[in-house]
Amino acid sequence: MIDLRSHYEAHGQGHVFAHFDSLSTTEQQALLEQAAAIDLSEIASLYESLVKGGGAKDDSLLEDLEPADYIPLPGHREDANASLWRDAVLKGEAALRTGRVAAFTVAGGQGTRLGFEGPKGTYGVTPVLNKSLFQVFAEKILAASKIYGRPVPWYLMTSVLNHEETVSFFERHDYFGLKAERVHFFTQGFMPAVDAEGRILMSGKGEIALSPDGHGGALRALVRSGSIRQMEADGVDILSYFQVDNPLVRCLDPTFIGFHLMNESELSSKMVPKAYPGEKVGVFCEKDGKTLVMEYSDLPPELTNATGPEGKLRFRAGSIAIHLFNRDFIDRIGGGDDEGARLPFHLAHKKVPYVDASGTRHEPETPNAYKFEMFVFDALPFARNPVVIETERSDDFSPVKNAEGVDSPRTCRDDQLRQFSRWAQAAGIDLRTDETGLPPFTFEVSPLFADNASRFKKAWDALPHKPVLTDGLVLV
Ligand code: UD2
Repeated sequence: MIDLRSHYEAHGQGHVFAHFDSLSTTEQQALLEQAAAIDLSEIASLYESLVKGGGAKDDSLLEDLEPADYIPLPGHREDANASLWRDAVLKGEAALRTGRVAAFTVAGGQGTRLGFEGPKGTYGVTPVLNKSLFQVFAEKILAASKIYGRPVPWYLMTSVLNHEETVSFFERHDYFGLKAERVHFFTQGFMPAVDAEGRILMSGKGEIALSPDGHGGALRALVRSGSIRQMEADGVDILSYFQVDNPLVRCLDPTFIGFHLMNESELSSKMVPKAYPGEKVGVFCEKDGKTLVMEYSDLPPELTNATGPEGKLRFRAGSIAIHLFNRDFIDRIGGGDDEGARLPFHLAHKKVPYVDASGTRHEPETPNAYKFEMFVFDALPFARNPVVIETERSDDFSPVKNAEGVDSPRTCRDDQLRQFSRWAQAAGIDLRTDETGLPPFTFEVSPLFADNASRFKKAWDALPHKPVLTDGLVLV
């Protein structure tokens, strides 16, 4: 203990223990555990390079930056190859039937923009039943398990902020019909927030202000938690990655899996053409023969707005944070054995309430703290044969991020209604929608009834007594 305190003092972080003697034994123990898990040299060097270096963006990254190519959807580009897409779906379905694919949700974030206190996955999103994001994913995974005849394991990454609440939510809901032993939770790593002088902030007298280390922390957390070994034991070698905020996602998309396998890729990603230049999604780029994602905030306006010969955005391949990772690739990057393949940290400037050395609590009104986060897409340049495929936004992406306006509960609910309506119309049901595809009333299709247009038609045709599509109808 003395060693740890003097170690902190030697690093100019002795204030972390300023109130140590006034803490209870349990609180002292908890603080020691937090402190022991922090790599002070890493914090010091991140502070030097990212904060003191002015958070300087590496401009050389922008030199010779080109838009990345992608596999276009049939009919979307002259070179699109429909037969390749037909082959991909068969290959992906075969992989799902052998049980080698698991679902993976990153759910360690804070969801501050939504203004919702609990874990974001517990937020209700569906039009009639207001099912939670977690329930929607669980039912999609359950549906895939039935379709392909193999129970699909589900890995969920939580964080110090929400682990217990997340697990107890699943327990309370009986894992939404999934087998508990097939749902694997693990927590991601954390990083302390520092002030402008690089001093670690305290959220209480005996508590360091910790925050999750970014979704890029998933790779090392998957290794550290033993999840990778569990996958190996279960015969899983591909992980289907998606974010907790997007209920439209196809959690286990055979076509995507097929392309990943056909290209012997270690990391594949989905793209949609950006809806407008300023849309807050990263962009797939290429530099020195490597594929990478440039986060929207790092792409300068002249590149964000640049157009090509047909007047289309030049950098238009938006990243919607849907990926497939090979297990071996995660092991290599997340295990940290490959020194040359470490994910960099990015800097976030945020408001973090804190307690100072005199014990006074401060609620800052302007950003006072620096947080360090890794981004999972920074693994792309290290991957062999990365593949980017195009997907229909309306069938894969409608995130809930903001309380109102774009990417809000309202837009997401409407996008679900449009999808259900398209399926109903394709099945021959007489349903009039407005010019945006919205039906005149609210209804809901459970993923257990159908999770795409052709399965909807099959399930609908098989109904002995067809219900009238009216307000509040739920098809289960
Ligand atoms: C992310 C992407 C953006 C685009 C968009 C699509 C980044 C930096 N940007 O933007 O390019 O693809 O999504 O919707 O990722 N999470 C954790 N642990 C953490 C931090 C985040 O699990 O420490 C999870 C979080 O729970 C959520 C996801 O990662 O599921 C995305 O996090 P975000 O809301 O910070 O990402 P966002 O919307 O800025």
